[in-house]
Amino acid sequence: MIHEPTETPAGDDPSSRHVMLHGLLGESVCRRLGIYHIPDDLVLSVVIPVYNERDTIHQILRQVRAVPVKKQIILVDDCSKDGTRDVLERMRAEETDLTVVFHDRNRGKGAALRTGFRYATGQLVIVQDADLEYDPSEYPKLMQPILEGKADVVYGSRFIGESHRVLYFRHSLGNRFLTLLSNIFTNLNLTDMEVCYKVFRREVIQGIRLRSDRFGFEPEVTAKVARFVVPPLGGRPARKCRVYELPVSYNGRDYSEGKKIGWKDGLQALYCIVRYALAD
Ligand SMILES: Nc1nc2c(ncn2[C@@H]2O[C@H](COP(=O)(O)OP(=O)(O)OP(=O)(O)O)[C@@H](O)[C@H]2O)c(=O)[nH]1
Ligand SMILES: [Mg+2]
Repeated sequence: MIHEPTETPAGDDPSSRHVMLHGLLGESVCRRLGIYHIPDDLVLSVVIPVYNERDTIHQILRQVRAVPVKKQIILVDDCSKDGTRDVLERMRAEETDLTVVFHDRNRGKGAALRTGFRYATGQLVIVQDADLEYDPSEYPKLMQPILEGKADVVYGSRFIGESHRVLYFRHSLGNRFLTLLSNIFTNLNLTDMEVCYKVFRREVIQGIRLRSDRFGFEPEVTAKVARFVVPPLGGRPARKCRVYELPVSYNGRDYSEGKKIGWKDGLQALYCIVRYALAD
């Protein structure tokens, strides 16, 4: 399917698997199943904001590394206080495939992402939370509309069909309400504005000026993606940013497992939806 020779056991080359499956199933079935060729020179920058994620950091990294795509992995520690910082300091010294950056005070997810995006050099950039709520094996599916030339940005959605842990009804209602309000202002028909999984062509995310330090990132980036004009390239004229949405699974955690988001973050999101609809 996809290939990254250095990460693939001998005799199990995804690119030959891809050719074999194409031979068996044909082009259109493969496309629908998300089996497609990823160019050799494609690099996906995975930006991971990290705050007090000692219990999950090793496993999420294992899952990210297991995705058979060439990756630049950028971890931004947002001044964790639970020992995560020491873990990441060791990783920075020992694990050369990682870019690890430290904030010297806690600034929030949005600020951590801004830092991470500055380091991104891949053609595509994805946001990956450091808990285990989202599944990195879904990256190839999420990259597909961009690699097929149909999209500049792809949002996951927890509300349109993949499996999800059954959890807080009121939170999902809150999410749907925030998405509705955001859509009213942006005129995008998203179903899950607050989702973590957002993939951007790098020029898009590095061409947007972001300000929100905390969870205002999600409504802010959505408002700015909706307005973003992709500059002309070769003979192609400037055009509005094309956004796609695909189902993603969601293994939500509860408060006893470390869930941190609360009603104040909901209010902050409300404010940001209106604020970034009206001004930059
Ligand atoms: N809560 C929080 N997360 C941060 C901060 N800085 C970076 N992050 C990271 O941002 C990502 C998202 O944070 P989460 O607290 O998981 O937010 P969420 O997924 O919307 O909400 P829950 O997991 O339900 O609490 C995680 O990888 C965090 O480690 C911060 O200041 N506060
Ligand atoms: Mg989370």
